[in-house]
Amino acid sequence: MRGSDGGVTNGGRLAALSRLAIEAGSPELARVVDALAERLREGRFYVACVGQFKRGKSTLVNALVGESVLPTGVVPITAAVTVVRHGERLAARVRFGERDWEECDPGSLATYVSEEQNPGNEKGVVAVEVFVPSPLLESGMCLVDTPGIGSISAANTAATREFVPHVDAALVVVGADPPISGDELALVQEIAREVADLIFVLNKADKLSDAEREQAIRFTERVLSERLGRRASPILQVSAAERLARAGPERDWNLLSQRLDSLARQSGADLVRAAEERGTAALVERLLGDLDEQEAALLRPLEESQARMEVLRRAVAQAEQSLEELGHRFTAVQERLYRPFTDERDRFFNQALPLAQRELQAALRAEPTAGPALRQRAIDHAIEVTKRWLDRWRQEQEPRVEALYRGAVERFVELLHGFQQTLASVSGVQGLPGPSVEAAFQTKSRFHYTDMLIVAPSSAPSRLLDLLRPGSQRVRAIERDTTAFLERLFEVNTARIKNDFQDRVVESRRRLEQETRDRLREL
Ligand SMILES: Nc1nc2c(ncn2[C@@H]2O[C@H](COP(=O)(O)OP(=O)(O)OP(=O)(O)O)[C@@H](O)[C@H]2O)c(=O)[nH]1
Ligand SMILES: [Mg+2]
Repeated sequence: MRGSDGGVTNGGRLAALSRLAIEAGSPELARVVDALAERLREGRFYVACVGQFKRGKSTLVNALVGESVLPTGVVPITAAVTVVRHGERLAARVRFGERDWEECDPGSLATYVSEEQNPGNEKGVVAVEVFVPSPLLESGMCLVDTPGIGSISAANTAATREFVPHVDAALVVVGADPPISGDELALVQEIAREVADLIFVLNKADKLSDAEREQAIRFTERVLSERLGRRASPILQVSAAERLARAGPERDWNLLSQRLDSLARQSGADLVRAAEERGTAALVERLLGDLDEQEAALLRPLEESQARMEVLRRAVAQAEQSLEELGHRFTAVQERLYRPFTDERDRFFNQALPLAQRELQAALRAEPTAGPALRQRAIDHAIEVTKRWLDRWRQEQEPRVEALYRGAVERFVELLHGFQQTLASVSGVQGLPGPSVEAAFQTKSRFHYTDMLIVAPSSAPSRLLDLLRPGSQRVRAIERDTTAFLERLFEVNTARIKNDFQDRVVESRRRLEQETRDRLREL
């Protein structure tokens, strides 16, 4: 909708706002926007009757429209904001939650708006409107009865405070006992921030002596002026009860009627415009607030998953580093293991070799032949002797080696568990299930070594020389060569057994590390 000046009119702005609210998934906000648009279209403005409980606010509204349409009483009564507006005949409607308006009996309003029949607004009434054929309201002015503040019902105070943004002008009802409370002052101050037209009324004037009225009015005027920073006079003295009963003196009732009349005639249009501006701005802000919340709600899971990714990334980096440290520890364990076995191999080599050599020499001496065939016989003897000694040593060492190996693997797994615990202490990362000792033992614990490695005994020149040498020299040469051959066999094969052991330790470590890495990668 475009206004004559080419700009978007306020009605158009509200229609757009309503559409946006629907698109943003806020039907409740759209409903508030529509209600504002409707009341502005009809030129209605709200004069709210506010004040502490039991000031006679409901009675005052009744007196102003000349009919007892609102429930009143000696106990806190009004529990829901009630708009009294012009209608051709007396009627009422009520709205619950997000439901549509429902017609109701104007004589049964207490069912919806009274503290007794709807305590703390447990029925979920969100709006009540009473249509009254009162000339005062023909201009579009609506008198709004609000729940009294400061009573034991916090819900009542909250309902009134929630209505403050919709107030276009206010009838502030004060009394004499107390003249004005701290809660009332705070509420009036809040309303005065947005609203220029405040009418102050001292009700129940009939109950007070002249002196009491004077005192109460002086006090209230002073306190209000100080607080609001503007004149809070005159304070009109009335008796709503007398007025309703059409009894008693006039007091300031005519002045009050005139104030309201002139508000309706002179300021009505301004109030509607101001309500439009204020309402539109407030609703735009609310929609933006809703959108911000929705955006935050959308971004939250993203932020959370980013934060979790970051935790995981750090955990994995830390794990990689720990894994490297774990590697160093594994190496230390390995070194400690190798040493005793290397020592054992050296011990065996040093002790067994001379004995084996002696056995070989004895066997050679027992040989009937001293001819060139002796060399092959001697080689066979050397192989046989070495094999016997190595087999014996291997069998002897087997249980010991196995115990050492198991010890090493257990230590590996122990280190690994420590590593897993470090990882689990990083928040957001589940404990990493790691390989067990059994898994690590998948590597064979027994000697792979079974067959002896036979190194090449001697070269062809030795055999040729055997043919040329005289018998005794030949025997000595063969003995010397095969003793050396025996030593070589010892050396090569004990080294192989040692390496076999070391290989198995390395293999089980590799397996553990690999499995750990794979699991880390799965994170
Ligand atoms: N004497 C006297 N009594 C009044 C006057 N106005 C109201 N009352 C009585 O004061 C009591 C409270 O009146 P209500 O109109 O219910 O007061 P209220 O401010 O609407 O009360 P809440 O809705 O509970 O905040 C009722 O018993 C009224 O009859 C008045 O001008 N003079
Ligand atoms: Mg009331």
